[in-house]
Amino acid sequence: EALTSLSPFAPDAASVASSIKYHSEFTPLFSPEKFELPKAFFATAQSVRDALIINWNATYEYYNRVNVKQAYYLSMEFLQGRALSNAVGNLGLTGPYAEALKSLGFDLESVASQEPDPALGNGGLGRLASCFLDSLATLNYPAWGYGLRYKYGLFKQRITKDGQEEAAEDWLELSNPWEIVRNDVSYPVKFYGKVVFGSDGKKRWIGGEDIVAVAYDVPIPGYKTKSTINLRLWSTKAPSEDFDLSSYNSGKHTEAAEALFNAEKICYVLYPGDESIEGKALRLKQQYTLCSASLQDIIARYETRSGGSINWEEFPEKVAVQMNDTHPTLCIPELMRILMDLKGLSWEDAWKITQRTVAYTNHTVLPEALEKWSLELMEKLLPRHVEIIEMIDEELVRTIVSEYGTADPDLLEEKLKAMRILENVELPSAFADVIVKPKNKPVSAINTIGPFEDSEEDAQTVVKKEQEEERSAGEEEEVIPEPTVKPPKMVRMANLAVVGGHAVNGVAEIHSEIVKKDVFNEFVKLWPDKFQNKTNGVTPRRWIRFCNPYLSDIITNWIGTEDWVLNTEKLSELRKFADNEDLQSEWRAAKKKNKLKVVSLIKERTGYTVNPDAMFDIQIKRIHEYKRQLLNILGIVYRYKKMKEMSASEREKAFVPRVCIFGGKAFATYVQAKRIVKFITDVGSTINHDPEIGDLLKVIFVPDYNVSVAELLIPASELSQHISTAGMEASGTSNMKFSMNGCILIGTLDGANVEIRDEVGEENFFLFGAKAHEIVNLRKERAEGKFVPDPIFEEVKKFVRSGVFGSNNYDELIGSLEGNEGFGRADYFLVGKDFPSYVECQEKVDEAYRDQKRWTRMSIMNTAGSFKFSSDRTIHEYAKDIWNIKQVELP
Ligand code: DL6
Repeated sequence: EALTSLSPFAPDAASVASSIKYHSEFTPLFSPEKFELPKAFFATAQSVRDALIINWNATYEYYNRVNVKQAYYLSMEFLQGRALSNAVGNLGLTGPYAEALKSLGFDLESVASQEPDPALGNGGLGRLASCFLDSLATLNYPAWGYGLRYKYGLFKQRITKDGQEEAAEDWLELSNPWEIVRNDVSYPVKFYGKVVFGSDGKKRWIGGEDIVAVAYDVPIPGYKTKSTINLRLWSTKAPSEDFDLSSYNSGKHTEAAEALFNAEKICYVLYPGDESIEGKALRLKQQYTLCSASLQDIIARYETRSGGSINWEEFPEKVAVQMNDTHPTLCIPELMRILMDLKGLSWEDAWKITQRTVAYTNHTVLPEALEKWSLELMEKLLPRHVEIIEMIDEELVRTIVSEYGTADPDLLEEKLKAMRILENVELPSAFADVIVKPKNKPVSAINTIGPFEDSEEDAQTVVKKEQEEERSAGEEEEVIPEPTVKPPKMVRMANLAVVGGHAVNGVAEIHSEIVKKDVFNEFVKLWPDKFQNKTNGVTPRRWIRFCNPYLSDIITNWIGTEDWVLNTEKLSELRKFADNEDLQSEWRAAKKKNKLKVVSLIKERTGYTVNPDAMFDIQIKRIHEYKRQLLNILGIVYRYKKMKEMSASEREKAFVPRVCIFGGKAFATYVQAKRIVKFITDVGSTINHDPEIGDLLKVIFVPDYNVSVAELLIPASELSQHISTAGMEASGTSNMKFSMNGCILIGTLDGANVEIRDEVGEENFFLFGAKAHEIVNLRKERAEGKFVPDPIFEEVKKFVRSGVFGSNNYDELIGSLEGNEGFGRADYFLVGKDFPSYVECQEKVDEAYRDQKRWTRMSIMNTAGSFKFSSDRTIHEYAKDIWNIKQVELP
């Protein structure tokens, strides 16, 4: 009712239709003579935006008026997905819009499918940010998101005979109907230059390169509430005076526009290649732009809302800044700089305010993903920030020295090495003499250990270094010469985030424990109260209600209310009907309808025809060695080999028909991940064309996986794979979406799998593999050559090498499982170790699927047990334990 009174039109079909027609004529993006699907989408989106703007403005006006404490979620990634169906669904206007479009000759689903899917994120971290925005708006929390408006999305993935190819994804080609550029909201952002003392004796950062960050706002509507919050994305441009008109007129066109290009390129793509120094500088510029523009904006709002009297001490009572991973860590020195250099606060006051304002979420334990920046680069690009970071580092050294004393220099050195923000940097002069001990210790090696994301060269460097370390460990007597090349001086962003923030959280129980016991253990000893867990969640609006209307209707009918969309605990009421035959047959029918949609998707995207009665077995996520798509595909290869060894009737008895579906992007420079993609598609080409196998097994790689593809695949899934090496997946969020949609998981005890299994019941989860606490020893055994591979693992590797999937012998992939010369460490991700238990578990899956009653029960129990994994629960926890913000219902 409130919405009705607020909408610019009464939301009946007739007025919706006239609003759409109005926009098709008067907010034109297309020529007037035709009214086809693309135009229908834009006109529809613009009409929805009218409704959103009213609630959006009312929300902002109210927050301003009551001067609430507001949380700000800073993230380099927001993986929003399409907005139209979500917006009309949240506004409760799906019916009128569907009817209106019908009267104009369109159907809502086809119109919605015209929307480009903005890939302003890479994976789970970005999608989590978007789920959080939905929950924040829905739960009436005063909060905003801040990010960057990338001109191109991550990339468009094409699958060719050579594997993955990347192309620019021009998602803004036809413009974005949801955003509103705020030409009056822009901030200067500076790079390079130098630090001088001003006439007041204060430090000033001057000179260098100046750009401008301009705000583009995207409304985020809550479900069944007026509350509509804001996602503010920054776009960069040069100050207008930077266009060199005289050069331009004298024919030097490129030089004349150089400054424009330099400023604009900052927001061209997410995660630009960073192997070159230019690439690294660009990434750092992106991060700083996000932090600087957002903080200037937040501070300006604080000042406005404070009226005439600004009390900086109260800043943390009005502002909470959450850093989504380490990418926005420059918030810490930037807030310090603004408070000290521009607002005149002392170091002590600025530090207290900064610490009370900022908090950090860790999303990975992979050492190579814990960001470090070259100190040299940072000194050039952000000289004032480096001074501040050095001071924070010095304060930290003081704390460590006072905590551990100087009596045991080895211990002190170890602590400093683990905790300092600056790496390979001499101690600050005040502490130059605290570590006095005999010489002849080697300078610590560059600490890039662990799996390698970027290139094979990285992997080989790591292997060589490990071999050297092993050799030197056996030769303790020898005096090791100082290395001739000094290790590079680095700034460790995660350490800075831990030191500068008041809270640090992991994203699933097991991950938060690993963060405490391992990654940040030394900090936990100093500040145990800082560390928390906030198990991830996903929005039940997008991830059941809107993407799976068939299942949603069934749930609502059986529970007797639609309240579960806001209060997912109600899903648990399904448990009591899990064996009910009527529910079971409705449940299966819904799954079938969703599977049929995927059959069409697969046909359209790959040309393959698949059987909708086969089990749909899905693994969709970023392609990464630790996620072990290789384990999945080797399991399929093994199944295929066994099938080939049997007669047709034996095969049919032994195996349940399966469509094995993969989707995911390999980072453009991650060579091994791209090999995995190629291998999966090669295996698919062989199996899918094998007439003996037919519908018994199909292997599909759906190209260009994104949110919209996930919205189709997840409701259709029956089995989904979450099979990372235990201890390596921070949480996972697709596991939650699958479980909510009645899909049964096969997985290791890793990330949120552990909690999902607890909630849905161990009998409704297929568990296999080594446990997290066993991994270190298993790797050690492996490295020492003590691991004896199971014969079936040897068999499957031999089969791959036999040439059955083409002329490629897959040396680099299979070699990586064996630690052959040049192919990285011996099976670091323990595929060989887990292979037998994985295969055995898959046999149990087949057996369970044959009994459709049992399987449907398991499926219902998954949906019923998934209620904990709503992002509403997660957001309530952040609001209470970290941000200290309150729900504010609009009058
Ligand atoms: O917390 C969201 C998401 C987790 O669910 C995934 O387990 C985790 O891999 C992902 N982390 C990242 C961080 N970068 N790296 N690597 O994307 O966060």
